[in-house]
Amino acid sequence: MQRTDMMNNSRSHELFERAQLTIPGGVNSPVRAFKSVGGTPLFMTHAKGAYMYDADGNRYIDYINSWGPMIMGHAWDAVVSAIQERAAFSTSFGAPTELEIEMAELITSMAPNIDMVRMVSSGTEACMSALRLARGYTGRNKFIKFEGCYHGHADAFLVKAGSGLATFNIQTVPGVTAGASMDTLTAPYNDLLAVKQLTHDNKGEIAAIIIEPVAGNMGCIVPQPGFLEGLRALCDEEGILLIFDEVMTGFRLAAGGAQERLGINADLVTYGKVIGGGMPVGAFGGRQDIMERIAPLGNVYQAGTLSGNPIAMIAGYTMLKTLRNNPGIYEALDNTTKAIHIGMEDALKASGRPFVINRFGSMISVHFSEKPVNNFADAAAADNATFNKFFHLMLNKGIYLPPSAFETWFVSHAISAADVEATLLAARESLAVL
Ligand code: KE4
Repeated sequence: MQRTDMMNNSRSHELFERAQLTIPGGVNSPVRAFKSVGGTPLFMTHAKGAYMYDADGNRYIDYINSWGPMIMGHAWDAVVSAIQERAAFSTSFGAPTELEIEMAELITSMAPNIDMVRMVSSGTEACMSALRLARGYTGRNKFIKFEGCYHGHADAFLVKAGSGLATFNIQTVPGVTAGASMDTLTAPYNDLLAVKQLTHDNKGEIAAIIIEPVAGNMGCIVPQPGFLEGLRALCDEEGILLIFDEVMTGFRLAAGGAQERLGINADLVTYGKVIGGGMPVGAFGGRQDIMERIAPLGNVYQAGTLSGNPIAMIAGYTMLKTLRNNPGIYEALDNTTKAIHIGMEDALKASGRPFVINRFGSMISVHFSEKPVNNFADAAAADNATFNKFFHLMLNKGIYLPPSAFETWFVSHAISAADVEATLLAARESLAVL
């Protein structure tokens, strides 16, 4: 197994050996294992702002930011102190709190067209609950998802999914029964005709179309003009609920997420990542007439012991309040990401290698591809072996990119112009020896 051995990572290597004795694959989530890029995953000890520090004391400029949540950078003071204070009042009640009302009011004030919201503890829970609600509300069973989109690991979604399944090229998941996935229909991202064909062939049977409005689990894939608008119109015509999976884009692309940024209203929206400020939080919300079908008001059952947990709530509430009260953050994030885009483009052009850079807001990805990357097939057809080499060269220069060509890079507000320059210098040097 190729090791990241130009930088001393002996302590991470020891920890990884030890971790594999008691944790499957040595990690608690597959994408952390460096399996597709090869090498030893680095064990982190602490992080602050734009920087993460591994067990060997190496410092990295972080472009994962916990796969999205750390939008303000690591250990954001306001969130840390809010957690520390609140923990002293007990870490969980299992009873309602005023803080949950304040969190729901803040979310519904920031996100357009969300009347009501239910808190859960992960993006997976948010998406599986939203799908169940759509099925319960419409009385229909089938739903459409897009190849390369990832909506968490609930059975019905593990069909042609992105993120770790794309990274490891997992086509079928043992344990996901035909019964669980028989109602899952798939279409290529950006292919409105394919969706129209599916709705025609399954007339009156489709409860929902769920989509990442800007996809981030096959690299960053941008919706082509008219695609999302076409889905919205189709859902209106066919009585299908449009679910925006905004676990990645929510509160990252804008205070109102992709709905605000793109000017398109979904019927249900799922959230995660940023919404918890690094604590385990997910949520789903939408129109009142739909959300009222959720138990205990309605009969679509959904529950969670730690849903609305006070520590997670105060972390998420503090993070969202920061973002709502400082809208300039989004412009700053976009500008930082644009600077990375321009610099990477210059470096890649100088290298003479074919490439595509996809960017939307503070989501960006680099594909070593000769043709545009507008869907999963395009992303899979890119020269991802070269990406893997590029990943390690950058890592050895202290730049921590997502360890897969099938992930978007996440920019944080803590990344400075000097950090961008350091990143671009590392990229030029890496491309020169690739
Ligand atoms: P979680 O259950 O991992 O909190 O959220 C699932 C999910 C749902 N929807 C979207 C659009 C997502 O991106 C995710 C999770 N994203 C991956 C990274 N691409 C999480 C990283 C991991 O699996 O460890």
